[in-house]
Amino acid sequence: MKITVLDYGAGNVRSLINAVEKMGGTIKMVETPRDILDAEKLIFPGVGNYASMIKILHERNFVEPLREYLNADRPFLGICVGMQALFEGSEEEIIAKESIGFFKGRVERFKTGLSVPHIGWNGINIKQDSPLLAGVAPDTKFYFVHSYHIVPEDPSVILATTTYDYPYASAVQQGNVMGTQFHPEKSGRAGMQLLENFITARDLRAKGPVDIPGRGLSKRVIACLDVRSNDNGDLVVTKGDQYDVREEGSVRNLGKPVSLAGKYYEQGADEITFLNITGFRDFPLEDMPMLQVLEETSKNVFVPLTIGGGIREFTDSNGKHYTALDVAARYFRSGADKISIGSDAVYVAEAYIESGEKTGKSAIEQISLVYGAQAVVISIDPRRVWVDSPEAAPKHHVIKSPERGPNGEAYCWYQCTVRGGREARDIDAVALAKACEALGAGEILLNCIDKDGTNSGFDLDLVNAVRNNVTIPVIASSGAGCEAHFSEVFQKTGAEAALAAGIFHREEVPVQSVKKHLADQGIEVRQ
Ligand code: 1PR
Repeated sequence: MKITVLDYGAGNVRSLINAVEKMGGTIKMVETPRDILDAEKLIFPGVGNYASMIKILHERNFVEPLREYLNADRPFLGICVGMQALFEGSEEEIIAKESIGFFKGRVERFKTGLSVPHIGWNGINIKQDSPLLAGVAPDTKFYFVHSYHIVPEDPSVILATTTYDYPYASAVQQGNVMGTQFHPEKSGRAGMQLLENFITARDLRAKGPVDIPGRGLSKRVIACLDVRSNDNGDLVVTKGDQYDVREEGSVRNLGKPVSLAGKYYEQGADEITFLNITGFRDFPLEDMPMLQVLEETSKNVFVPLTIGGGIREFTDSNGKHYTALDVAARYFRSGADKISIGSDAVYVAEAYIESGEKTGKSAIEQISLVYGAQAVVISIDPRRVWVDSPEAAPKHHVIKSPERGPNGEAYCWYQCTVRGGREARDIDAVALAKACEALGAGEILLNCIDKDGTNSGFDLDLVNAVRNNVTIPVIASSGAGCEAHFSEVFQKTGAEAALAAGIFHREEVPVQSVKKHLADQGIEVRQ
């Protein structure tokens, strides 16, 4: 079956293409308006900003053929913003006349005290008996990442709802036209099943209403691969102890990035993160192997992929200038769903705090504007600084610690570092997280140099301090040594996800054991 894919240039379509091909489809990319009308089945994946998507569709003269295709009730699957596009406009920007308006209703921002974006694996309550969802078990979860959701005027078009604080429509279907807020191409086996259904079903029309309840939002377990060239020039997964990755002089080699990522996917990791830990030194676009790692991984790993290390502007030795957006775009095209910014975020936040003004030019702002906040993760590398009293560090977020410092100090603050922990800066982790959120970041990856590689558990004080001061999701990282450390961080902090590296690489604790333990503790996870 030939599947036509409408790519308007934002985000990662590679994963969708890989997923469709894996399920037996062949791909035709839309290049001209005619290609839309010639499609047998059309998929429209979308991420990022609603208004810029509609603008591009107009510039490329795609809106009229799309309306004609939809009004003729031909098979269409919109994903995320590609589904939102079918509605009459978005709160993100009101553009009623220009939007496609196939479905009556609007797109609204989440109004909730929970973290926004809504990121993670969540269940669906099925409302129509649709061939699209054939074989989807009631406890199935899909991967969501969005700040806005649809509000259809006609409830009969709702194919599924999902609960994030309150229930909202997470999939729609009318005849052969359907859309999902979640990303099937990022939803592991369940998503592949849905795509296969769309590709192969002869008749996609729903057979009537049903009411099948699903499960709730999961806590996420993330496998992290720190990647760098070893002394022989091979790209390897390594792991440090408090960021020192050398053992007896050589870089620790814990395996190959693509095969390890595939292994963790099979074990049930909810996301995979790659950190190019020499990114502060080398220019990543010259580091082609890293792009190849993403390209190869995305052929077989259908959960979200994050890439970090070296996301910043750069002028190469030939004088060619690359913006951070250019660098990020290259990674997204290679299969990344999110980019993670470390050192550059510290410099940007420092400048923002000092001036109190947004320039619109920082990597965070630019990438967030084009690809959406959910695509921008801030990786924080803090180290604990002990003090006798809050007055000893008046500019910083000081907490009273249940532990004591080396000289009996009862207080500490968490000092941010750059260049992989090599240089300390005069900004604390809480201030950095708040500034980055204000600039448009969508998630915080919260490492802790003191805890990294120690197997002694996550730094709960640090996680709570940051979590309680931002409204975007926080990934707790560094220090996991056993299954119980994951339940502890989820029970004692509000972290939405927990990341580990060493215990997975050394095969001390497989991902599925962590999941089983969390489920046994009554913590919702994707099985
Ligand atoms: O500054 O934008 O180029 O990004 C560099 C990125 O590389 C940052 O995200 C930074 O955290 C990371 N990084 C730099 N140097 C190191 C190093 O280890 N020498 N790794 C490094 C950071 C920490 C975690 C680790 C957890 C879990 N790695 O990602 O995976 O601590 O480990 P554990 O479970 O074994 O305790 P830029």
